[in-house]
Amino acid sequence: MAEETIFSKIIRREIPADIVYQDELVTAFRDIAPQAPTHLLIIPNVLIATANDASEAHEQALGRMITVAGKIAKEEGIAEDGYRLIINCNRHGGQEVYHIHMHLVGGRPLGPMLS
Ligand code: IU
Repeated sequence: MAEETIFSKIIRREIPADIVYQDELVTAFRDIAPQAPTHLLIIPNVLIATANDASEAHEQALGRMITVAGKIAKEEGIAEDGYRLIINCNRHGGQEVYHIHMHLVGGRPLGPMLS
């Protein structure tokens, strides 16, 4: 069983975060250290540590993360110009928080994907 992270506390609203969307499956909030004018994190309410830990049982929540990303992108006014959705996995992927999260990044041209 994976260890809870600070993201579980954000989901339960035990610590403050700028939550822009929450339903029974996912929560979306503004990244505390934005890398672009729009930078949010979309996470499942259930703890899935990494992409390696995702299973069929999680498909509804993982799918909801993408539909919510599109909805938020429209609300943020970045849908037409475009944006990037990123899930980092483990050390080489640059994952820092072990509760799977999708970055929604946009509001400026993002350049080449890999660095
Ligand atoms: P990564 O994919 O695990 O590297 O991204 C973690 C992100 O979580 C990173 O962009 C942090 O700024 C962000 N974050 C946050 O928004 N709020 C927090 O309390 C913590 C990290 I800890």
